Formats: sequence, structure tokens, C-alpha cells
Amino acid sequence: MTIDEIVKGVLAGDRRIIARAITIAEDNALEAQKLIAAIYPHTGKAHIIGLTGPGGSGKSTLIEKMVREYRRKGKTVGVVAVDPSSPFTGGAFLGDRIRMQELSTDEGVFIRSMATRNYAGGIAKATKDVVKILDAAGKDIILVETVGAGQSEVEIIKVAQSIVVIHAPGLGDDIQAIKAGLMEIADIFVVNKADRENADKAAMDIQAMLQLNNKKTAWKPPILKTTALTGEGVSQLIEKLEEHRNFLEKEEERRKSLLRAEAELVEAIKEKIVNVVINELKKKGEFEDLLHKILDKKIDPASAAEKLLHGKLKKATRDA
Ligand SMILES: Nc1nc2c(ncn2[C@@H]2O[C@H](COP(=O)(O)OP(=O)(O)OP(=O)(O)O)[C@@H](O)[C@H]2O)c(=O)[nH]1
Ligand SMILES: [Mg+2]
Repeated sequence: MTIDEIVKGVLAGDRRIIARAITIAEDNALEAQKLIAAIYPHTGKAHIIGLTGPGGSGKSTLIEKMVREYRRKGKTVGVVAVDPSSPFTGGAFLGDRIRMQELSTDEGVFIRSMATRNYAGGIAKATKDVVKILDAAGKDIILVETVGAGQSEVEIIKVAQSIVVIHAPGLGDDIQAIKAGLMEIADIFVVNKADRENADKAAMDIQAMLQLNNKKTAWKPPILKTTALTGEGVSQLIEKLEEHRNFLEKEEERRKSLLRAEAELVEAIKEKIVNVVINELKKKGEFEDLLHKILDKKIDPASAAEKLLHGKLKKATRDA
């Protein structure tokens, strides 16, 4: 199969070909580069959501419920699980595995796990490429699961537009389970396993931590509670994610408006400066002299301008 055929298949959302494209992204740096270059113009439509947090906090269980909720809303979903221990790789209970398999027979869902191994360009790069492939394949929502353990996970999760940090009571018990780097990048906090005692305490710990680090930001990360086992709180989480996406879009609009305003301001400044300089130069007798010299072909306009401006530009702008 040529790269062209693979690109066509990805854009058509062909599951078999998407899988093939992902394998290329994982294995062959050179081919991957060609493939990504070809699909790149077709990316940028998906909402990319990163989910991270300590091992066993319930990320995969929550993702499974989120996928179902998104499907109910008619959205297509891609899931990328980076080095998970469960249940995508089968590390979890049989029940979880069966439920996930059920999901993966749904045409509107594509699930891929990326176990630790040597990727041609590193795991973060491979993950980004896989996300781009799923985006180009037309998935509305892409969920990326990583265990929030170290710097490389923080790097991977940065492919996401919205980052959900998941915590749960009873994981070595304290907030230290969430690494400092993750606190800072969270757009939404989830305390999962809300059916357990101490869920409220975990939420309060996060709240306290957020207040400590009271940066003034336009988006205040909310703290939600979920019970992934039953799906409780999942629809609220999805609502918040939609809110965050709208927020990002507004921010982007504002950024573009700022750029437009800057261009207009620069134009206006230019006009003013030109007027100031020319009026200043016209006050000198030399201006009149040079006009006559140009007329008599004793000097060309460019050289005349140089003569006039020499040393005077500084004074003119200072006086203005
Ligand atoms: N009581 C309770 N248990 C839960 C809940 N959500 C998940 N679990 C259980 O917690 C365990 C870990 O869940 P996973 O979804 O595999 O957690 P994970 O964060 O994906 O784990 P890793 O991928 O290994 O980092 C499983 O036994 C789940 O059944 C919940 O809301 N309440
Ligand atoms: Mg998992």
C-alpha cells in the first residue's frame, strides 16, 4: 500500500487503514514523516483531551464511561492509552476488558494502546502522530490516557487541548500522588471513586493546593467528583470539557482580534510618523532647494531624501 492510499483510507475513516497508519507512525520515522505531512492539512477539528493521574485512580474506567456518553451524544471517539497497565492491555479485571472490547466493535470508536517500547522518534512523538491520525480520520473527540508519573508523561499530555487530572482517595492517601507538574497543567480536576470515603477530603486537598498557587487565570480549574464504576458525574465532566473548549475558542478569537488591533495601531503610528517627519523637513530651506535641484536634474529624488534625512530623523521624532 502506498502512502497515498493510506492517507486516503485514513481520511475516509477506514479502521483497518487507520491501524496501519498508526503502525507506520510507531515504527518508521521516515515514512511517518511523509504520512503526517500528508494528513496534516486535515487535522485540527478534534477536541483532544488528556487524562492523567496516578496509577489505579480509575482513568481507564472513566474513559470507558466517557466514550459511552460521547457516543450517546453522537460523537465519534478515538482513545490512545499510553503505557497503561489496564484495561486496554488486559492488565485489569476481566469485566473491564470485556466492556472495552464491546466498545471497540463500535465503528465510531477507535482504541489504541501504546505499550512501552522503543519508538522510532520517542513515545511523545509517536503519541502526537497517532493523535493526528485519529484527528484526520474524523474522530470528534480524542482521549489520551497517561499515568501521571514523570516528565515524559507531562510532555505527552501536552498534545491535549484540555487536560483532566484524575485523583482518587486511598492512593498512598495524599495529594502528593499528583505530581507538582500535573497540578499546574490541569484544566479540570476529577476526584474519582466518589463512592469511597475520603473523596471529599481529596477534593478539599486539591482545593487547598489550588489556593496556595493562586495565579490569576481566566480559566479556574473546577474540581469534579465521579464514580467511574457507575458513571456518576461523567456527564458533568463532559459538560465541563465542552465549556473548556468554548473557552479556548473564545481565547483564540481574542488572540486573533488582538493581532488585528495591533496591525491597525502600527498602521496609524506609521502614518503619524511620516507626517511628523515630512512637516519637520519642509520647514528647512533645504527642502525647497532640493526640490529645485531635482527639477533641474542636478540630483535624483532618492539622494535628495538621503541628504534631507541625514541626521535629522532623530531630531524630528524626538521633537514629535
Ligand atoms: N470503588 C471504585 N473503584 C473504581 C472506580 N473507578 C475505577 N475503580 C477501580 O479502580 C481500579 C483501577 O481502575 P483503572 O480504571 O484501571 O485505573 P487507571 O487509572 O486506568 O490505572 P492505570 O492505567 O494502571 O494507571 C479498578 O479495579 C477499577 O475497577 C470508582 O469510581 N469507584
Ligand atoms: Mg488505565
